[in-house]
Amino acid sequence: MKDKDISKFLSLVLRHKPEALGIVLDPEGWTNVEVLLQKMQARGKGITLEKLKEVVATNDKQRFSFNQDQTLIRASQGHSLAVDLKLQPLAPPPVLYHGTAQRFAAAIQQEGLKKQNRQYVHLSAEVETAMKVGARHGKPVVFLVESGQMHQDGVDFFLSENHVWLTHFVAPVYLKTH
Ligand code: HQG
Repeated sequence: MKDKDISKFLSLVLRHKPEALGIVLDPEGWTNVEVLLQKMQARGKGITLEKLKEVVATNDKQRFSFNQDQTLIRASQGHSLAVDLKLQPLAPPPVLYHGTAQRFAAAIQQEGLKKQNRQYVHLSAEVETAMKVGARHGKPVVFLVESGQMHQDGVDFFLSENHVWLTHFVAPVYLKTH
């Protein structure tokens, strides 16, 4: 498997469908590395521990992380499953960005940013990152999120281990087209 295919497969089983591989995630999203590798082997997707470590270390968005003794692995964000990553609320920068497809823009302006199938709304500190995220869905458009004001108004923000800003909902009043 190519590194990108390994990353996609890990995203699937560590964020959305562990049952597709017959693994289980603990309440904080961790799964046993040895079991993961065994199950992948059994599905014809065998990779070595060294390869897994390399994919985790070199992943473009640092999507996965190991625990301290590297016996457990989890996705750092992006889950649709209800896992508790134990992220502490953190004051966000004054503005953050959200990239989406143009066809969603009207609904977002009206209803706000919803987490849809994921656990959180995902926001970026940089416009360029938001553009890339938006382009995954179609012709991209970027919203500016008044995160500083939201925070002042009592809304919690979280920073994932791989530096994606997360929150539960962004009301239309805090959104501007960028
Ligand atoms: C949109 C990738 C209509 C929202 C990225 C988005 C990110 C609405 C889509 C991470 C809406 C959900 C997450 C509303 C939100 N009406 N559409 N009211 N509210 N939406 O994929 O943020 O490569 O679940 O704008 O880099 O695109 O997987 O979220 O377009 O960090 O690691 O509903 O996934 O990371 O799409 O992406 P997604 P996202 P990875």
